[in-house]
Parts: sequence; structure tokens; C-alpha cells
Amino acid sequence: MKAWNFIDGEWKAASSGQRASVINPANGEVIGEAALSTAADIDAAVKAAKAAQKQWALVPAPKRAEVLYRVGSLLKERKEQLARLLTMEMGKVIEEARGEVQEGIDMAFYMAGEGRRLFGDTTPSELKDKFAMSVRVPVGVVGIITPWNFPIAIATWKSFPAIVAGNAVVWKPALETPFMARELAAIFAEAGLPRGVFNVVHGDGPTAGGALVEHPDVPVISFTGSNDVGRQIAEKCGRLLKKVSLEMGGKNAVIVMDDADLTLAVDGIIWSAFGTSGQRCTACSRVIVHERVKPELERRLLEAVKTLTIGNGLDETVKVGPVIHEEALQKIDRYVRLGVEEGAKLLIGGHRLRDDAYARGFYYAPTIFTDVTPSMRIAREEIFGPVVSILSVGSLEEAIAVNNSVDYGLSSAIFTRDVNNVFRAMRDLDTGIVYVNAGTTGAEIHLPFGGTKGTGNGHRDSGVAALDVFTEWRSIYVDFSGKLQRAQIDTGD
Ligand code: UN1
Repeated sequence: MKAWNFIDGEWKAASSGQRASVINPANGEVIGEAALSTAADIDAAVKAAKAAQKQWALVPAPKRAEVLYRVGSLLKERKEQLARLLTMEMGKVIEEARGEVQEGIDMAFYMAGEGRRLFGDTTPSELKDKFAMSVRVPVGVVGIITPWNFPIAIATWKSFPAIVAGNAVVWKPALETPFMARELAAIFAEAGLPRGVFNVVHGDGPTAGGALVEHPDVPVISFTGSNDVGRQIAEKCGRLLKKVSLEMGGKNAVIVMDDADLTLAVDGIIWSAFGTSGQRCTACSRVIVHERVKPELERRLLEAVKTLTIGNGLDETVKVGPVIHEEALQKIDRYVRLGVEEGAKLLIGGHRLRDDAYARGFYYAPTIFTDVTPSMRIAREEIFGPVVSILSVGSLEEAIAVNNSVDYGLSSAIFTRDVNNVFRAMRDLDTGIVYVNAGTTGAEIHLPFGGTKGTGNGHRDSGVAALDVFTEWRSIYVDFSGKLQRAQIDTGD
């Protein structure tokens, strides 16, 4: 399999001729190769996008939306095939891969609806015979940079609103997962999107991503990935006065109060901590439990972890797949060693899986630490693997304070049956997403997705909020009085 660039409606190898191997994390096999592009390829894509965007912006938005409806239908038709390919390049279990493709389908139909909305405001003017309104206008060429953990869903959160709003896109997907990008580009072409409106350039972050960020004809960058890279992008965009939307890490917690339904809490924790092998920015990596139920919760979590089947995600019975690559395995393992050094107690896991069945893939045992304190690094830093830390507290106030004490603010969850606890948590948890009696993952596409503090920079993906990233507001005043009327002065006072 090959994943070449998609520029101006054509498949092209990188201009340098370079390519990178794509590895299936479940078994270490090379499944194909992707173009390893340079600034020249980015430039070609931006040129094509810039030319195409001018025409695309003139297509009525409801017509633009018709392309998205067709994209949604094609994604739906190919859901199973896409899900299998997704599992092969990324490793997540097939059921989750289907869910991820579904997220793209949902986004297509939802954003297509925006073709007939894209609402602005009309508002009275302070002057006679004058009309005032605000409308959304496209920004031009949008640069999108996405991670490997959601190779298609995150791209849909960003490209669909950009395209329905009349922009053209240059997308630099993660090099680990180029095939979902290839499939999405092919679907756009089949759905009748004019050439040049959606372009894909594969490559590594510093070279291809860097060139996209720096390109003078790309006024907006939308990035999902690590905090470190996000900061570098923000610095560059700040210097270039570009609009930049950043969606970065999380250190998401599930709070379990002493009145919680523990069976439900365990289900929520296991799903959100070990689903996608913990490689979601929304993954639960902390459990903040009321001390009265701590022993019982630990006992039940241990029991539940032992039932998790680990292996190749294409096997329907497997619940936890591999992590993305060797480097990720080593990072996870370093954090686990650090947790032990810091004095946390390892309840279960804490090692990579090396038996025959796992030998060639990248597998880490689901890991639980307990007696973790809020100042330990394993309780503060994003590990991005199947590792969860249990911290105990004596009250709701303390639980909320511990939740809020980290540098991130993406998602949080509380299990309780007390309505007062619920409303306090809804008010005081400092995260962009709050769940009540559910784990920390599972955001739906029609709500804003993003977080506070180190998780982002105030923008949101998905939902109508995403349109704010990909449009400028234009305020328009129409004076039909036939004379000069000066605002704030000729108001007749
Ligand atoms: C991510 O991990 O970057 O809420 C996205 C969720 C998914 C999206 C996660 N719908 O867990």
C-alpha cells in the first residue's frame, strides 16, 4: 500500500522521492509506505489550495454542503473497510475503529447542515435608515496538523467545518497513520469536491508540518497533538500573527464519591483508562477516590483489569490493543519506573508484554498505581498509555482541588448519586468537558471539544464552535439614508 500526497486532485510521491515505512503496531509488520515530503510539496499544495479556494468560496454554502452529505454517505458505505484499515495502521481495537469512523460520519452530516445555517447576526443600528449585520467569511487556506491516535475523526472535526465555510485545506496527517488520510482524500474526490480544495501532504512534523506553519499563504493553523509541539507552533504563529487553534494533552480524572455506584464507576474507569490503550487525549489517567470506598474500588478494579483481553485489535474478542510504536512503549515504561521511584504502589501491570503472542507488536500491560499523591509526576504529566493512578481524598472539595491542580484541563468525570455533588462538580471542575456518571471519554461531535489551561489556547474543535476557527467575522453596515451619518455623534441626542 502507498500513501502519496494528494495535491490539486492528483496523487504525487514526495518531490524528494523519499518515503517512510508504515508499521502495523499489532505485529510490527510493514504494511506500506508514505511520502516523506518537504517544504516544496507543502508549497505546491498551498498554491493549489489558494487557487481553488477563490472559486470554492463563491459556491453557495448549501451546495458546498452537498459534497459533505456525499462524503458522509461514502464514509458510511465504507465504514467496515475503513475501520479495518484504521486498526491496521493505528492498532486500536476494531470496535473502537468503527466508532471512530462513525464520528467522521456524524461530523459530515452535522457540518453539512451548517451549509444552510452559518448564522450571523442582524442587529439594529443606532442610526436611522441604517442596517447592521455580521456574517462569517472564510479565511482562505487552512493548515491542519493531526495526530495518529484518531487518524480520521480529528481530521473531520477540522476539515469539514473549514470546507463548508468556504476554505481550502492542506492537511499534514501523522506519518504513522497515512492511510486514513489517503482514504478521506479519495472520498472527497469521489464526492465531487473540486480539485485543490482538499490536499494532503504526508511527512514528519518538523519538516512538512513546520513548512505548513510557516507558509505565508496559510493564515490559520489547527493542530491537535502534544503540548510541546503545540507550544512551538503557537510561538511561530504568534510571530507570524496567524490564528492558531491548539488541542493538546490531558491528565483527566474520574472522581468516585463514597455514594457512587461502584459497578458503574469501575466500568467507566476501565473503559476510559484502557480503551485505545490509554492513547486518547481524553483518557482517564487519574482516579480520585473518596477514602471510604478506596479499598473496595481497588479490589473491583483489579478484578476487572484481569478480565481484559490484550492483542491484535482485528480480533473481535480483544479489548486492549497495542500502543503505537516502540518509542511510545519506552516512554510509558519510563513513567512506570518513575512512579515506583516516587513511592507509588504498583497494583497491577507495570511491564511490557513479551510473550510469543506479543513479541513483535508493541504491547503494555494495563497498569494501576495506588497511593499516588498529587505532586508525583505520574499524577501530573501525560503518559499516553494504559497507566492509571489512584489518589485518595476525604471530601468533594478536596477531589475537585486535586482534579484542578494539574496543568491540563480537558476532561473530568464524577460518579455520585448526590445531586448537590453533581451540580458543584459541574460548576467547579476546571475542564472543557465534564461527565457525570460516565468515564472521561466519548465526546459527541455536535458539542465543542477542547479544554482549559495547558490543553488548549481557548479554541474548540467540533460543534458550531469549530466555525470560529475557520471563519472571520465581518461586520457590515448599510446606510440607506443618503447622507453622511456619523456613529456616536449624529445620534440625535
Ligand atoms: C482524542 O483523544 O484526541 O471523546 C480525541 C473521545 C473521542 C475523541 C478523542 N470522541 O474520547
